[in-house]
Amino acid sequence: MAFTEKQEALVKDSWEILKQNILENSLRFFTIILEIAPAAKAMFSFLKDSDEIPQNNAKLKSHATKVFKMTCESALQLREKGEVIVSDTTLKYLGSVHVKNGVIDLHFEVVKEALLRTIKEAVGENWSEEMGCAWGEAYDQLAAAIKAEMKQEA
Ligand code: HEM
Ligand code: ISQ
Repeated sequence: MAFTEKQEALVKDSWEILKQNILENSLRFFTIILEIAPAAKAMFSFLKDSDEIPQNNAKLKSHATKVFKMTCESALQLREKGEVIVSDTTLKYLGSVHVKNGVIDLHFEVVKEALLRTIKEAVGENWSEEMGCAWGEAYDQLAAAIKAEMKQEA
């Protein structure tokens, strides 16, 4: 199904809201990931040695921000080109980072759920099912590209 201008706008507009409070939303994103999959904690270098999620960790914030931004970028590409294209170098790098850290396909569902819940909480009354579907589709296509690269790597 074609990705519409409306869907792209839903993603963009909610990202504008989300980024106003990016530190808090990054922490929330991460907290939900660990609520769903506590074992994921061991995979992240910035968590390994702490009992709690560090409240002001630059890496956590920048990585989480990248996940949101890359998903937004995917929404734009889906609308413009009908597919998600990640630059070769970025894809190779992300493929290897995720393989190296022991990420498996199933984890992508966890991150998706956490991403959608973070956005839902962040936008409050502006949330709609349609908004969730738009983010979900952009995420799925991005995840498919990373997963395919991970299979090449493995
Ligand atoms: C690292 C994006 C899915 C676990 C990263 C980084 C980015 C990223 C940008 C930082 C790389 C760097 O600069 O060093 C994404 C995107 C995803 C995705 C866009 C989905 C579309 C996942 C999933 C997991 C995961 C499903 C598993 C729970 C990790 C881990 C690291 C990482 C363990 C290394 C963090 C560290 O210790 O530095 N990811 N990721 N990612 N990601 Fe993901
Ligand atoms: C890396 N990959 C996927 C999700 C993430 C969430 C928070 C911080 C880093 C991440």
